[in-house]
This record gives sequence, structure tokens and C-alpha cells, in this order.
Amino acid sequence: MLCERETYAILPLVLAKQDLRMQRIPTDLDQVKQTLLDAALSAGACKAAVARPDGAAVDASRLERWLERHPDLSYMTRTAWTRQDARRSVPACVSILSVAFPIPLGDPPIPQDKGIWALVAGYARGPDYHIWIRKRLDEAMKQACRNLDVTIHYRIAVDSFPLMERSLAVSCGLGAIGRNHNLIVPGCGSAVVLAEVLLDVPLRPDPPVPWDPCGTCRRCLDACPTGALRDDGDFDIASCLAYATTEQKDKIPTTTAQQAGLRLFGCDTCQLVCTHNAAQIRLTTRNATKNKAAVERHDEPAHDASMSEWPSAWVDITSWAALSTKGLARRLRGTALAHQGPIRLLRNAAVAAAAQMKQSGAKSLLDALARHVNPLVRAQAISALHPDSTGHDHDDQ
Ligand code: B12
Ligand code: SF4
Ligand code: SF4
Repeated sequence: MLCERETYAILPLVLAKQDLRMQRIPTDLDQVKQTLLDAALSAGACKAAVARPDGAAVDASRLERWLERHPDLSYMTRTAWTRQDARRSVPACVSILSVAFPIPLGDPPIPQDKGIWALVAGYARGPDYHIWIRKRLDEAMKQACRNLDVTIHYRIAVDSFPLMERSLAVSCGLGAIGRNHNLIVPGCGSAVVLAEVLLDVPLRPDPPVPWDPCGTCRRCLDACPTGALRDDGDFDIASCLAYATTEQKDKIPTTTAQQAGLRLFGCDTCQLVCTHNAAQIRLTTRNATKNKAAVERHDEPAHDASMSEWPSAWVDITSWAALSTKGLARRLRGTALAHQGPIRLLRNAAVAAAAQMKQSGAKSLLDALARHVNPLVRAQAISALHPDSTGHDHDDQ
């Protein structure tokens, strides 16, 4: 999950956009802190706290070990040093609001309507979370500064900046990391997207909260379809289906593709089984049955596609092969899926179609994808149609 790689080009960044001599310096910093925390909650967050800019540094050695094992994520390797301390990319940053926003979690049953269906993970349903969270936080911060009558320079990050967002959140007591490697916010669960507000005002940091969310539970380890979550606490990114469907650049290997099944984008399995998420799953399911659009509950971003266009849990991919890549990109504009680009989504569509071969239409969708102009899409579709082949067609030899 991420659109981080797109933003690195603009580093290093500064917070200040105005003439510092003009600014009104806040005096009562505890009042400022409380107002900003309240503003984050009013923007829809379920929890917010203040972290130090180097709050993630305690996990530096974890990150280094992780990078040694996963060198293929080059954007992570390139930015490893800056990730550990926000001041390395934004020198003016002296404190950070770490904020958790609830997102849908729960997979409604596959629709009975005619179609070839593919499943979108909760965080990527509806309008793009990068956009709606940034917009809401920005409005709330501006309003808070007006109420306080102070000038505070800030920069908002939503999965869009080289930080260790989970580690930062742990450092200020927002929650704790579970065996599924997700941040679990007490009372809210792990169905959250993390955002940060980098600030030039020195707020008192909140302490970490000692909390073991897992005890003897290991449901997520048992439920993970690929064994990506290891008993020893290790995470095997190469076999994680969230990685395969959102980050992997080349063809998805046959075994992983079979494990991915209907998943079009992301994987929620290790969160669906977690008891900390029971309330959020109930809420998502209730909203999904009551009103398809209500499950999204988010603001529409600033373009005029109608709400019915947003990806819900299930997307009908029947018509995808008939669309031009530009046409598919246009259809997905304003959603988190768009960061993936149409080609990799069509590759994933081939995987999902292969899991529904008994449905009428799946074979013709795969046949069409096997003739697609792009070699990656062709290769995935051909290997779905002929699992024993290499997945290469004549044009690729
Ligand atoms: C790369 C990345 C991925 C990769 C690798 C994930 C991974 N586990 O490392 C892939 C593509 C697989 C991925 C998948 C997902 N991701 Co992602 N991803 C990121 C990204 C960009 C960097 C993560 C990173 O630095 N990894 C390196 C390791 C070392 O760090 P870490 O995982 O962040 O956290 C470590 C520390 O907290 C430390 N730690 C501290 N205390 C403890 C205690 C214990 C017991 C353990 C084991 C570890 C531990 O170890 C953690 C795990 O290694 C972040 C955004 C960001 N900039 O932080 C989002 C982010 C972590 N992803 C997020 C989400 C939502 C997901 C998915 C749920 C999406 C989905 N539904 O498909 C899945 C979850 C998969 C999983 N079980 O982790 C959210 C996390 C929300 C949350 N509640 O934790 C983030 C923060 C984005 C955001 N802004 O909301 N992701
Ligand atoms: S399912 Fe159990 S072990 Fe996994 S994160 Fe949740 S509480 Fe922890
Ligand atoms: S996201 Fe899916 S594949 Fe990845 S660790 Fe969780 S359950 Fe396993």
C-alpha cells in the first residue's frame, strides 16, 4: 500500500511557506497541543497523539534487518536513513501528530449478480484515502490555527512520506504492534490508516503505552494463506498477498496467484480474524448491507465522478479487458487503486478471473487478457489458462 515513491523527488522539504518574522508564536504549548489533537479527532480520526521526530529511531535496527531481506523495495532502501528521523527530510520539524483514521474492514459475500468479481481490501475502497484524509486534516489544522490565533507551519503525510509510520505511532502510545505486524489501536483495532502532521512547534511528546495486544493468540498466523507471518515474528514480504497485488512489478508466480484467488488489491485476512477488529467488521458489514455507498463514508475528492463509480468491496471486472489502458485509468481516477496503474491491475484481474473459471465469462475475459497489448497482462493470463506453461507467449521470446 503506498504512493510514497511518487513524492520522494521533491525532498528535501521545508515546512515554512510564510515569512517567519510575521508569525505569531504560540505561547501556551499545552493548549496548542490539546487543540491540535481535538482538531484531528474532529477530522474523523479515532486516536491522535504527539510523537518526537525521532520517535521511530528505536526500530532502526528492525528496519535495517527488514531491508536486508527485502532489497527489491528500492524506494525503501533509498530512504532508510530519513525514515528514522523526520528532521532528516524536514529540518524544521520538532514534533509530530500521529493520527489513526478508521477504515472499512470486512468482506461482504460475493454478489450473486452476473459478473466476474474481484475483491478490494478495506483501505482501498471508496475515494483515495491519501486524498480525503489529507483534505480533512488540512482543513482541521487550518481551523485550529485560526481558533488559537497562531501561525504554525505543518506538513501532512498520509502513507506518502519516508517515515516509519507504525513505529512513530507506537512511540507515542497510539497503539501496539500485533503478531499480524499491524498497529492495533486500543478500542479501535487495526483497521486504520496512519497519517502524520509534521509541526514546527515543540509539543510535549506522549509516552508509549506498554500493552501486549496478542497474549497467547495466534489466529492471524494460522489464517494467513501463505505463511508470510512467521512464528518468530519475521515477515516474509515475498509471500504476502498484499505485496503481490499492490507492489510486485512482474508476473505473480502460479502458487501465489492461486493463493491470491479473488483478491484484486490488498489482503485483509490477518486482520479479519483479529478479535480487536470485531466492532469495525460489524460496522462495515452493517453499512454494506444498508447502503453500498455508506460503507465508504468519506468525502468525495475534487473531481466529479459519481459515488457509484468508487470501488466497493467487490468490483465487476468483466468489462476491463475491453477498456483501453487509458480508459481503465480514467475509471479508477481518484481511488487508491489508481496508484497501482492499469497494467498491474489487469494482471491482478487475470488472477481473479482464473479463480472463477466456473463462472460464465471468466474464460472469455482471460482469453481477451491473453491477447492484451501488454506482455505482463498477456503472461499472467496465459499462465492462468495454461498453468503448466511458462506464461510467455510468442511475442516475448
Ligand atoms: C512497505 C509497506 C508495506 C509492505 C510491507 C509491510 C510490512 N509489514 O513491512 C506491504 C506491501 C506488504 C504492505 C502491506 C500492508 N500494509 Co503497508 N506499508 C508499508 C509502508 C510504506 C512501510 C512499512 C515499513 O516501513 N516496513 C518495514 C518494517 C520494519 O516496519 P513496519 O512494518 O512499519 O513496522 C515495524 C515496527 O512497528 C516494528 N515493531 C515495533 N514493535 C513491534 C512489536 C512486534 C511484536 C513486532 C512483530 C514488530 C514491532 O516492527 C514492525 C513490523 O516489522 C507503510 C507506510 C510507512 N511509511 O510506514 C505502510 C503501512 C505500514 N501499511 C499499512 C497497511 C494498512 C497495510 C495493509 C493492511 C494493506 C492491505 N490491507 O493489504 C497490509 C498489511 C500487511 C501486514 N500484515 O503488514 C498501514 C498500517 C496500518 C496499521 N494499522 O498498521 C501503513 C502504516 C500505511 C498507512 N499510512 O496507514 N505494506
Ligand atoms: S489475531 Fe491475535 S495474534 Fe494476531 S494480531 Fe490479533 S490478537 Fe494478535
Ligand atoms: S496481508 Fe494477507 S498474505 Fe499478507 S500477512 Fe496478512 S494474511 Fe498473510
